[in-house]
This record gives sequence, C-alpha cells and structure tokens, in this order.
Amino acid sequence: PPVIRREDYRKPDWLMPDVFLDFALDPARALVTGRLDVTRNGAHNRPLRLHGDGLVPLKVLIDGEAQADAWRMDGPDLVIDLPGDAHVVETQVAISPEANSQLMGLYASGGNLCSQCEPEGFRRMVFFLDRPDVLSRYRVRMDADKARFPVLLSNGDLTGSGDLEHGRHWAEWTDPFPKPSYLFALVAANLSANVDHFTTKSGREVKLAIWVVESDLPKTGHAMAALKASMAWDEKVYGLEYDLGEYNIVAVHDFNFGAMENKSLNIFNSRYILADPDTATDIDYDGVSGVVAHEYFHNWSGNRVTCRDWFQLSLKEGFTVFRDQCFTADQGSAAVKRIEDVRLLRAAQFQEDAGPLAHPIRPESYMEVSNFYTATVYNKGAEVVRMLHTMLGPQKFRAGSDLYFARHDGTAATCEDFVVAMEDASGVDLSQFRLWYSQAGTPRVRATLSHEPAGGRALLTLEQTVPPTPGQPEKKPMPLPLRIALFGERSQRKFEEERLVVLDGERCEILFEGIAERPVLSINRGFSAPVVIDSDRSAADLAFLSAHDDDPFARYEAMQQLMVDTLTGAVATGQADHGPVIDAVRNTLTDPKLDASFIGETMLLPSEAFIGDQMAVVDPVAIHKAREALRRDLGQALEGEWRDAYERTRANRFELSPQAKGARRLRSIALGFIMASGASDGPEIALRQFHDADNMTDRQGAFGALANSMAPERDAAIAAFYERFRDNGLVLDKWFSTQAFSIRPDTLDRVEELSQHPDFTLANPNRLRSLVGAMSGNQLIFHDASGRGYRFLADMLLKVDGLNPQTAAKLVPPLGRWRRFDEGRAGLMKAQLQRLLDTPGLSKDMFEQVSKSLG
Ligand code: BAL
Ligand code: ZN
Repeated sequence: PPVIRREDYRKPDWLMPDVFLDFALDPARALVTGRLDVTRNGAHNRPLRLHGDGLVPLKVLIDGEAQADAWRMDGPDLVIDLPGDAHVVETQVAISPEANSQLMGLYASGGNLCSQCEPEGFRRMVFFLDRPDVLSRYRVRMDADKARFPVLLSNGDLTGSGDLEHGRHWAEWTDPFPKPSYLFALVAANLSANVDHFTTKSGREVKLAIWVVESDLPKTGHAMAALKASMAWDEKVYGLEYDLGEYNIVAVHDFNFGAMENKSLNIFNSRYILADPDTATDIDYDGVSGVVAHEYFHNWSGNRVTCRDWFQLSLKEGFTVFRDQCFTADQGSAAVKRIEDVRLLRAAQFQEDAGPLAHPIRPESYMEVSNFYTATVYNKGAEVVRMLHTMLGPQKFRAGSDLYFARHDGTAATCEDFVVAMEDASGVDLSQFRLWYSQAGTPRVRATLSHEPAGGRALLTLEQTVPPTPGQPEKKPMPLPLRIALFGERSQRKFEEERLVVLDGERCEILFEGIAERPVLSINRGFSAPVVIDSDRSAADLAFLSAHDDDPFARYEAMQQLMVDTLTGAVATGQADHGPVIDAVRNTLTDPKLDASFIGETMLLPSEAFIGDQMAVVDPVAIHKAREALRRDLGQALEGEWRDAYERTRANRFELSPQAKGARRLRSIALGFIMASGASDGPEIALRQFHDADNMTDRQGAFGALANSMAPERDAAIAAFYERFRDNGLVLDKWFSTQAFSIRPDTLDRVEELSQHPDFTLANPNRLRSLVGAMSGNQLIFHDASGRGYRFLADMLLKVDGLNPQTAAKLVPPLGRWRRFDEGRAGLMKAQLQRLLDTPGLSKDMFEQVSKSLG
C-alpha cells in the first residue's frame, strides 16, 4: 500500500462550500445522492477527484447533465474533468448498510442504521472530497420506513419533516457550521430519548437528548448529568459555549471506537452511555462521564477548530484528552485521576513508544490512518498539552487557548498553529518544545542527589537521554518540566517550596542550600513530565516518601517504585525481601488521614506487564511467581488489616459519591489480598460478596477474585453470573473478559472454549476485545511458552480482518513485542506475524501493523 507523508501535504484542488445529500434509506439497499457545489481552489487545471471506497456510480451529472466522457473511475475514486471554476456535481450510488461489517460508513446495528465517518468512512457512502481540510455546509434529507425507523437524525437543526406514501417518512437537517466530512452523522432508528435542557451562559436554550432502546432509558441518567456538567465546565474553565439548539447522543452496540464527536449528533458505543448500579462498575461510570465529556469538548477542540490533515490528529485528540482529564479531576479526586491516567499512559503508551510501532504524537507517515488512533496521539498528546499548562501556568495557558480558538475558529488547523498561539499569548519561546511533536520515544532522566552536611548544601544532577526509535536513531534533548522537592529524613519536613526545573539540555545541576540534614528526593511530582526517572533512592527513601510526601501522586509513585524494585530484584536474583513493602503498605493502609480511594490505588501491585517493561528480557513466568509471592506475603502479613479494611468499607446502601466509590475500591482490593493469603474462608467470603452485592462493582470485584481461584466457588460464580446477565451484552463482555484475564493455568483452554460459545461473535468489537484483547493483555497466559496464545490471536486476527480490518489491526501490537522476549518466544511470535503477512488479501490496516511489527 502507498505511504502517505506529512511533508507531501498540498492544499485541496477543489473546495465544496455547500453540499446537499439525499439518503433513501433501506438496510439492504440505500440510495445515496450527493449534490456538491464545487469551486476551483487556486489557479490550476487539475480535475476534480472525488474519493470513493467500494462505490459504483449509478449516476453522474455535471451541472445537471450526464456528460459520460467527462468522468472516469480511477481505482476507487471518481475523477471529473471540469472546465470552469464553479460547478454542481451530482452523483448517486447504492450501498448496503446491513452488509457493512467494517462499521465504517453507513451500517446497521441492532436493527438501526447509523454512520461512522472518521477518519475515512464518508467515502463509503458517497463520492466526496473526504479530507478534513475541506469544510462544507450540509443540508441532508433522508427518508425511511416510518414504523421501522421512526427517528431520523443528522447534524444541525431539523429544518423539515413529513410523511410519504407506502408508510415512509422524511426529515431534513441543516447544519449552519461548515464542517469536514468526518464529522457528518446520520441515524435512522427505533429509539427513545431521555430529554433534558441546558441554558448556556449567554442564555441559549439547548435541548439535550440521549437516544437508546426504550428499556435502557433508566440507564441514561449518569450520561445526561455528565453532559450538563461538561457544558458548564467548558464555559467556566475555557469560556467556551455550546453553539446550536440541539445536542443529540445516540448509543449503539456495534462500534469501533468508544464514541464519535459528530457535530451535534454524537454516536456512542453503548458501553459509554448506559450505566446503572446493577450492571455498571464504578470504572464504567467514570468511563461514561469521561467519554461524554470528551466528545462534548470536541465541539470546540476538533469541530469548531478542526485538523488540516490526519497527521495533526493530536491537535484535537491530545488537547481534548487533556481537557477531559482536567474535567474529571475537578469532579472528584484529582490525585486518584492523575494516578489512573499515568497508569494507563505507562501501560499503553510507554510500551508503544518502546516498540516497533513507536511514532511521534504528530506522525510523519502512514499507510492507513486508522492505525494512528493510538495511545501516543491521544495520551502522550495530552501529556504534551499538560506540560504546556505546567510551564506557562494556568493564566497564560488560558490566554493561549483563547487566542487559538479566536484565530482558527471555522478552519482546519495544525499542531504548529496551536503552539504558535501558546507562544504568542504567553511570550514564552517554545522552539525547543516543538521537539515533543516530532520526536518519538520516552525520555529517561537519571537523577543523582549528593549532600554536603557541613555546608548544608545538596546538589541534584539530572541527565536525560531519549532512546532511539524506528526511523529516529539520534535524538535531541527535550525540555522536561520536572516538579521537584526535597524532604528532611529526620524532620520529615519539606525544604523550601517545590521547584519547577525545566531540564532542557543533556545535563544540569541544581543547588539547594540550607539543607542541614540528609535530604530525600521527590521528583516528577504530579508526573509533570511523561518520562522515566532512574534514581538510586533506597527502599528506605521510597518508604519514607510513601508515608510523608505531601504530593499524593509522588506518594503513590514511591510505593510503586518500592514494589517494582522489590519485584525486579526478586526476578533477577530469585530472592526477595518483602519486609519494606509490607511495612510501607501497612503504614498507608492504616493511615487515618488518607481516603479509601487513594489507599486502594496505592495498594495495587504493579501489573505483570509493567514489571516486564523494566527488564531487558521479559520472563513472564518468573514475574508472575514473584508478584504472586509478594501478594501472598502481603495477604498473610497484613491479614488482620485487610479484614479490618474489608469490614470498615462495608456499605449499607449503594451511593455514587467519591467516598462510597473509594470504599468499594478498597474493599475489592482487600478481598483480593485475603484470597491471596490462602485463608481457608477466602473463596467463601468472595462468593458471599458476589451473591449479596447490590452493585456491579462489588459483584465484579468478587467475580474477578474468584475467576483466579482454583476453589469450587469459582464455577458457581461463572454459572450464576452468566444466568443473571446473559441478556445484557455489556455485562456479558465482563463475563468473557474476566475469564480471559484469569491467571489459572487452564485459562487458554477456557479462552478457546469461550471462542466457540454461542454468545461469542467476531462481528461486535466489544465482544471481540472482551475475549481476544483481554487474553493478549494477560502476560502470563498470552506468553505461554507453547506459543498457543500467539497462535490463537493470529487465528482470530485472520478471521476478523475479513470483516473489520480496523478493529483487527488494533489487536496486533502484543505480537510486535517479540524483541523483549527470549529467543523461543520471540521466534514463535515472529512466526505468527509472518503467517499473517503471508496471507493473501490482508487488509492494508493489518499489513501496516504486521509489517512494522516484524521490523
Ligand atoms: N474522534 C474519534 C473518537 C474520539 O476521539 O472522540
Ligand atoms: Zn477524541
């Protein structure tokens, strides 16, 4: 497949200020007509090339006339020779939504019709200038069978509707805001709405509607509350107001992404809309509010100001993720939110940055842009915006954001435009900062602290390296904003105020004076820079910080580092001293000043994958053994404390307050440690929690603990969970994923068995990820030395690629980590990648991921 390069960007040859679309809808065969007002852009004589994907023109009219010799097909595209500078081009195609298994373009889900256009799905519905820098005003007419599809929606405002013959009806929607095709949406459905209202700060009345199947209406309250909170937050924090009279959200079960920010008509994966205590965990509730907020915030960061080309994707995604992270932090515990975001960054993005698919947040090239909806573009992109916020401070950052929106409203912008606006508004030179957009790889900082007691001085030496990544062997030093403090070991007090040090060279030294006692270093507080810190802080220093640091993130981080050092040491030497971790965990667990949610986060052992990331050669079995040994010792040594925590977090009734959520979190973690202790009543306690729970968080917590267990209670729980929730797809996803995450030795047998289960389907991305994605995220099981896990994944990928290449390709990366494993495993992983690559007819999505993964 051809490689598209950022440097080859050329402005569009033609523009299309106004378009009219007509959809005569039918699941089997929909007729789509596009009438495009096209204008030549600049002085040239190039033809009009309209993108298509799998379309056959039934009709092509140029200024109302069929001019058969004026147009031709060139591969998937329609090329038209046009003599003048302005024409009306009309085309018609037939498409089959119900045969569309890619879930891109117009497709059927649960009997309803919906669209997904980003990034390049629009061209599967109609010949079009399907690129983000072509903005048009849309008028959309659709008609459909009224009984089957009573609800007809598109972007903007409803500007007409009525009944037709043969039981059909029609609707017309007009969107006054020019937008690129990827933000187009259309829905024809039999759904009901939870309707509410929001009054904007300037007094605009907005009708809010969340569309779901009628029986799901009671599960939409949380999403609606999140939407209203997001609208208010964006006004308060960014001064940004909603701009239309309606805001519609439609939930569908079959969806490649989490959700889509189409102008005024968001389409959501139902897992990010539906929530009630019986079926959604607290994590699910947070997912709903976070994604609702994210899509809402896109109305400005993405829609009003969009992206010039797909290389600029992080312009909207990095900024919008940063915005949704701050929103969530403001709604609950900022410390816990930061911990969760960093855990995700390390799990997904650091791995990506260290592997064959590493790319800068603004990539330089791609074969298939769908492969670039990555943790790097999204989550590292958000960290880059966060660093700007940290370095400029909130006022200057806000001034930069105001300037960016004022300058670029209604246009398609670049990452460079964003940086220039920040620079112009703040007066801060961001020349070197731009490296964050062009260099891939996670920087490492070595921090060495020396103390001279006589002079009361401490010297901190910082050295940075940025590792080579594919295509980027040499790196320049980046500006790394590091929040730093020193604590007195004896006095337990912080010396002076925290400093913000920007390490912008390879090395720097920072002098601290008035340091009369031995200092302990607290660095990268709040995770102010997305880097790895190497320091030689002892177990005692880390335990000290985990108890005394006044930055909650740093406190968490010290505990994690202590656990990681203990576990990597155990893997390397076969010996482990669990004492310091046990003492530190006891201190935190019994600290009455800490809230339960923070305690819960801090008690979580680093994942097996994260421990592996710290090692030159990952040994999954040794890591698993070391981690289980620590879990068991923590369980046994602190059994009384865990039982105490378990009892004190018992609730009388379900509440969604941060305190209640924290208590549930800690309770399930305590249960896990009670089970790990080997206490004979562990499975019984878990099964009781499983049955007595009045909410999914407690039930799922117990189910997860039991799924790892060899006790007979496990089978009872699996059967009971299935019976209770077999009709709820979203909960059934948990049933699949919990079993696929199990550390039992028979997990691969079970996964293979589940792939034959009548409720398993490759057609639904959530279900696919719940089994196949979960299994390949289970380090111990996926990396079974026999290679069975690798083969199972490849078998599934081959099947899915024919149906839904975009979703298949996103599941490839675990196989690409072969360089990190021993020769035996690496050989088996490569063999599966090669098998995929040798398969005739592989999609370009898969080809790109697989060929790059083989390296
Ligand atoms: N734009 C794709 C889905 C999202 O990031 O909101
Ligand atoms: Zn987004």
